[in-house]
Amino acid sequence: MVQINFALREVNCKIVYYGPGLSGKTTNLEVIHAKAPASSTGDLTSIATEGDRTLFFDFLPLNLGKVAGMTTRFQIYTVPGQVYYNSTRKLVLQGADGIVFVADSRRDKMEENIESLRNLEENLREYGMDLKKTPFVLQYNKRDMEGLASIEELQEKLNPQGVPYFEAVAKTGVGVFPTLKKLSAMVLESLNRQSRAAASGRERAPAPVTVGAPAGGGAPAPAGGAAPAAGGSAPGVRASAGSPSPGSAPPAPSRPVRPAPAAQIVREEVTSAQGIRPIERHRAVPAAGAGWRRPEKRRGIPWVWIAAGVAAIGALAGAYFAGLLG
Ligand SMILES: Nc1nc2c(ncn2[C@@H]2O[C@H](COP(=O)(O)OP(=O)(O)OP(=O)(O)O)[C@@H](O)[C@H]2O)c(=O)[nH]1
Ligand SMILES: [Mg+2]
Repeated sequence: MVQINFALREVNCKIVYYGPGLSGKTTNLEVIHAKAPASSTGDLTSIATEGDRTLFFDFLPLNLGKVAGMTTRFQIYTVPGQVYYNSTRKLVLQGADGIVFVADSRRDKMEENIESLRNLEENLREYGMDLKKTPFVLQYNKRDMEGLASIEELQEKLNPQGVPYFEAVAKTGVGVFPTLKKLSAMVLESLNRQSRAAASGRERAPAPVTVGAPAGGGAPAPAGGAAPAAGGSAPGVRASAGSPSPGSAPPAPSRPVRPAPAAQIVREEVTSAQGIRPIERHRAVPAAGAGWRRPEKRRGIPWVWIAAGVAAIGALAGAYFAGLLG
């Protein structure tokens, strides 16, 4: 899951290279590490290898720089392709924001490719994820070798959902950056969509839970105490000591004013060094009809700015990879 940490001003995206053993996943990361500017990548860390075989995972951090004040990072992982390391594969896959499936293009590797793809879908399912809803691209690697399956054959067997695919010779670097560039764009686009959805969800968010006000909260409460007793309408929520009792409401003013609800539970999110967490706040309000004023504007970063920031990050990522590709 993309992590946006406003306290630390960071956006972190996780990308996983998946595929059968020896298809070229580690080689992809080696090429990215070798060709990306040294200032943008950290060390390529391979946790436990045996010859060419990854036994746990490879990890490469890629820093896209600062956009709109947010440091944007990709954390790129490979899984071990060998069938018997499935629990490790599953662990590495957890929280992936985007997946590259590196297939071996040789015809006699087709079954291994299909089996690995099935395994990917199954592992995702166990996390409640769906490949069709996850940014996903295919890389048909080892196009320099003998006994190749045709692209049509590979497409038919491995890509019925028609996601973007790339032919590659990872060993010489061919196709490595186009693959990563496309997936990155898809991940950032997905992040953009999510932030837009979250923003519009907030705009349409239901009114705060109201205690002691008539159903449909915005309707003015008749002066003189038609509102039900405070604390009576929401189980588990107590009205604050200062909430007005029906009998104490002031006489109706000559000009209609919008009455404030008797008491409100306000749901908010707070950002701290530990991240974003929801809280509920009990807001004390004045007696119905008295001293109503327009609610204060919410503090914090407006969602439109966040959406704009994310769009800017997408643009930067495009420019960054375009630069790498010359
Ligand atoms: N001829 C050729 N060899 C390749 C290509 N890509 C990778 N290789 C070679 O294939 C072998 C396996 O590559 P890796 O990148 O280690 O494969 P992997 O997918 O990480 O394998 P596991 O870690 O076992 O899952 C290495 O010897 C690579 O040099 C390619 O495009 N063409
Ligand atoms: Mg490997």
